[in-house]
Amino acid sequence: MAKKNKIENQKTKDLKQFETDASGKVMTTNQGLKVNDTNNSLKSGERGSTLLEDFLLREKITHFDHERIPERIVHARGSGAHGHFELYKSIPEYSKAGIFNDTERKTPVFVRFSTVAGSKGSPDLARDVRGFAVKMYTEEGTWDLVGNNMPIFFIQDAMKFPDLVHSVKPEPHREIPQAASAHDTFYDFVSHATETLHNQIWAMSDRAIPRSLRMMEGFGIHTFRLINDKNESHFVKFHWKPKLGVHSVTWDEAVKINGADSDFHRRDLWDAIDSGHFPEWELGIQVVAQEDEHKFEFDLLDPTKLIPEEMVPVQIIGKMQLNRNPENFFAETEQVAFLPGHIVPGIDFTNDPLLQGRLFSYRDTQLSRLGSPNFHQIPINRPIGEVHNNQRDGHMQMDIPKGQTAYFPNTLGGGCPHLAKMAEGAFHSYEERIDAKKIRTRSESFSDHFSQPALFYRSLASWEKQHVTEAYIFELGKCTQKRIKERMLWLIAQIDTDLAKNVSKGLGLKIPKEIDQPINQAIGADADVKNHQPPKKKNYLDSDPALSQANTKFDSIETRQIAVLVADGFSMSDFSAKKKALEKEGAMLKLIAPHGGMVVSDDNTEHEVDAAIMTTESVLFDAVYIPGGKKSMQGLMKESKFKKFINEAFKHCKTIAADHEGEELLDKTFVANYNDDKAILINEKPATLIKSIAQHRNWDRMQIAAQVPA
Ligand code: HDD
Repeated sequence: MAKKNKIENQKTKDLKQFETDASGKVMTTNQGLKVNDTNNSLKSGERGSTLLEDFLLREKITHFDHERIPERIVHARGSGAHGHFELYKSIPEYSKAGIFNDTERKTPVFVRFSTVAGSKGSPDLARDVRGFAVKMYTEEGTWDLVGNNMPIFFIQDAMKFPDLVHSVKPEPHREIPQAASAHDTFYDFVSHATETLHNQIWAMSDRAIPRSLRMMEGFGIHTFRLINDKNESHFVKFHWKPKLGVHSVTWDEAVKINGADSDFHRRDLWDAIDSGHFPEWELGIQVVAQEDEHKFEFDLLDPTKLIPEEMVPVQIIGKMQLNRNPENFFAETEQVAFLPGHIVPGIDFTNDPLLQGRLFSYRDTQLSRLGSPNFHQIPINRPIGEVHNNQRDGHMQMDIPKGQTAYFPNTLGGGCPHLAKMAEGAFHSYEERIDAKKIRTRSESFSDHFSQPALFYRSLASWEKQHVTEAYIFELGKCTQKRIKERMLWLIAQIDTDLAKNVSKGLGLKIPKEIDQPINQAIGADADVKNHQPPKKKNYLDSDPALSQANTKFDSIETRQIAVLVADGFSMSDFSAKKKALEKEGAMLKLIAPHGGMVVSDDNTEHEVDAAIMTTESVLFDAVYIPGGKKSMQGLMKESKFKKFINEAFKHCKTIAADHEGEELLDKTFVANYNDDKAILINEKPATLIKSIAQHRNWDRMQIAAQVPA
């Protein structure tokens, strides 16, 4: 089959000039010298000492010695892909940006998804926020929208970012725990910085353990500005809405997936693109008129607040598709540098103090991570348009700027590069009127830290609330300090009393009437804590349906992984009917057998086994199907892991289907005790199976499933 993942765009064509391909080529040194031995160093005599003269050895080893660069200080673990963005409808009334006006364009993009806290090699299913960074190579310059999969952030001012990160990263004395927020230092910080509570409760929800990077939303988080050609400003929040809906795994699965396949998300993204199932997100905008800036109960500049979609609807304006895997992980995914400061005419910043600090941090970090102010010349980071200015030299200068002048103004270089006129599309910062005193403080309008966590919790379905409760019990249960847990319980009680009661039961602790140190004096010297932690709660909206995954899309089984449990003698007629229908909808069927190699169906045809039962786990699949066949059942029953496989699928509320004798295997598992379950399908039509898998999970089963000791 022709590789569908080789879709080209202007940027991938640009990258081609830097690609090298060794197929059919002779090995050389970095100087182009042909090499005939790369296994033996040059010695004085066969057993003799190695000679300093050996330039081949020195070149090879020196390069190896220096082939690592510092990992990202946060978001170190990530996966990327190429694709494009296209606009459905122009929005000239809001923005003059080319990508928001030209519906004919396909703007190349490179997207990198990431976890936040873990190191580069940490497992994908950590309970964590996911980074969602989009680099748009627009004709007017590169625009980076460096967001997350949650619409708000932990802190309100960039000044606190190092403290936040130091608290969640492994504790400094013993570098434990890796890629986990469940430890004392994080909750010590969170419980003393109540602005974190909103993002914190999102991180306790299913959003922090996505089923796939392709099944999560993305958010620009900050309020940005859109600027039209009359230089008028509108406030805007950016949303990415996945075509496949927002779906998650359970915590029990996450823990097990991390062991079974710690690259689960990376592999899933790669495989989907490789097989031509290109993930897509629609771009939505929430627009607020300049004059409405102060009409909300919260401050638009506060990045710990979202604008409920019930209050300002999301307008869908375009679509992004990821359709090409990188050629080389290091060159592209590792070296890509996202900077929130990369904007284009038609988009501008607001005074959000978190955004303002980010504008400094990202450029700065690339200097130590990529090692040179010329990091923009690395192929993945080059814009698609031409670059001309008087910045010169520096480590690893790749360009050869011609001419006598490197300053402005000049006459010797004909005045070039000359300044752009506004009519030519020059960038011009929005002329915001500012009349203020210089002051190191936080606005009183940022003070409400409890209303939105409460709105989020109220908006969840009961199964989502249960997951949040269990997440808090797990996370706080891992803390060793009673006073930190109690402080958290008190704070959770300010969000929702029932939630706090349920968490307190799990922790075996009482919710304190007052916390050990009154919150306003907890850290006496810190004016910030003093002034900005009032436990007041407003209720300006009962619930916002967009916040719950119960209201996402359930209309597709594309790329869903279906485990088909078979041994020799399985029923071909059962199997082929289901296979045809499921594959037509884009599902991926995998044959799991007692052994590797081939398995023979009851019509004597051979089928390649995708995984021997010993090499795979139930948690890697979305649903289980067992075709009939007497002999096949005998084969499956001999290997007890098949029963474990089914019990786990049952525990994780997945669809389980069986035809004819397949039911006999189910009878040997916990499934046998529960006839009345809408996602246990015996001898059902393929259409019923498809509908059930599209529901993602049968959460009605949750209470029963919790009793399964799998
Ligand atoms: Fe950040 C990386 C997202 C606040 C400082 N951040 C980074 C990445 C994402 C985000 C997705 C990975 C980009 C990639 O894939 O290369 N960060 C966010 C969001 C924030 C946020 C959505 C709040 C709304 N970040 C934030 C603050 C600071 C930083 C307030 C510093 C003051 N972030 C960084 C960084 C990183 C980074 C240290 C590490 C690697 C990099 O920048 O390139 O500069």
